[in-house]
Amino acid sequence: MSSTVPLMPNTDALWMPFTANRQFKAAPRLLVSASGMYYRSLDGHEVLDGTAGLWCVNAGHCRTEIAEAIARQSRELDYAPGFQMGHPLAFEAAARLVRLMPAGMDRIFFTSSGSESADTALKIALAYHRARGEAQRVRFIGRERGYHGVGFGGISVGGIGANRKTFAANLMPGVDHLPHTHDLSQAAFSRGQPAWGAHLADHLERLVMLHDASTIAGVIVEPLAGSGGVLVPPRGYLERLRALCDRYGLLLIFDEVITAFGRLGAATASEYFGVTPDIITLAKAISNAAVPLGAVVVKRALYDTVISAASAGAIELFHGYTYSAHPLAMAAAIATLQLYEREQLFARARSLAAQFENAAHALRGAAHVRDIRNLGLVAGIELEPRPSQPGGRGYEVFLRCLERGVLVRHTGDTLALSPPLIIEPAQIEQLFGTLAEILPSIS
Ligand code: PXG
Repeated sequence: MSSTVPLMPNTDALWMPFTANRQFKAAPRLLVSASGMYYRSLDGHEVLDGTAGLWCVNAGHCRTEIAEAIARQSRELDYAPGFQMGHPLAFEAAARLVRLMPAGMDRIFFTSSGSESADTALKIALAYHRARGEAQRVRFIGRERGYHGVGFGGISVGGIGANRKTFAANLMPGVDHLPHTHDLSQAAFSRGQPAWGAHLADHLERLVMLHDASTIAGVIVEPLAGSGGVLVPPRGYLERLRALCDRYGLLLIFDEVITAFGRLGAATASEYFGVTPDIITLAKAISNAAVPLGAVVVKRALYDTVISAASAGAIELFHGYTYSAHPLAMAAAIATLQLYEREQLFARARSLAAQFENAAHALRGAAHVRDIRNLGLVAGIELEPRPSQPGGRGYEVFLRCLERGVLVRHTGDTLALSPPLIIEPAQIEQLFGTLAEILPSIS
């Protein structure tokens, strides 16, 4: 850590993502360093990371093994073209990833973000159907409140109105949406998976009747929706989606950008729920967020179908990124996966989940709290919105927590907690204890 005190930079030139720029620049909140469970802010305060960055730093911050792997790689091979050329770490990283994926899902396409992974998954689904002679399967079914990043594909299948309205005229055609599964009158304060709501998956059958299965390529959902407000799948819901996709020949895509790599106490949500999709999208904790990286995992049969449909010597899929399998990202991913294994972090998350659940649900009855949802090391605390200012209460809680040295995330009036998997039991108490102290003083 540098011994000189960093100065507040001029903030004018930067257009910040998903940020109220004017409000932020009037009172900037800057982080300057991090280690393990903590950030350090520009004004010198320690901040307990209750959100693993943005759901991505699962092994905790600035892990030496990852930092050294990246530094080593940047001196050894900084960049190698990924089109018609390769480098060994790309193949090693893919092989290591496969070991964490459900059986049979053993082909990996690398991207640099969750948004790229979502769009890549949609393209692969279309390519697969075309390769098998069903090129008319072009529709996708997403879900209300779903988040699949910010590419045009991702916002089209996504279900968050604010992310779509400005771009409404240019969304992908042929997309429909399942209803979301959130209903406070039926499932408020559920611990873990709600008992109510599996039947909502049956809506897929109505969409199949409406559009005809022969026009639908696939269904994309987050097994547990994060950005849409921490929506835990009802018991039996994902199983029904799987069965309906099988019945109608639709590919099932699980967007596991936040759920993979231990968040639920298993390598993937697919493993956790025991439901295997056809395609999985990954990003974030795949590299502990130390270098941008995403990936799409597909069943071998999909890969084989697309590959064998092209003539010998022809490029099979006209898709890829300059930074697909970037050497620094590969080095970071390999070091990250080794760290997860060595420290058994997925099992650690599993063993902390009951305490996390109890600590979250202890907020029941606190001021403004109208629902608490949780699974693994994820909790959503939904607050009653202020009638005249939706999101205002969530934002204020976020600010007040930060003043107290705790970073939480708010989407609207739902607080989302998703700490690094290295969190200690006392830090779990601190996280929820801070909320318990703050909530009564919030108007
Ligand atoms: N899919 C899912 C399920 C995500 O959660 C993306 C795709 C897009 O990933 P990229 O790497 O393109 O941002 C995400 C991203 C939040 C929050 O606070 C969530 C995300 C990003 C930023 C904030 O809920 N998820």
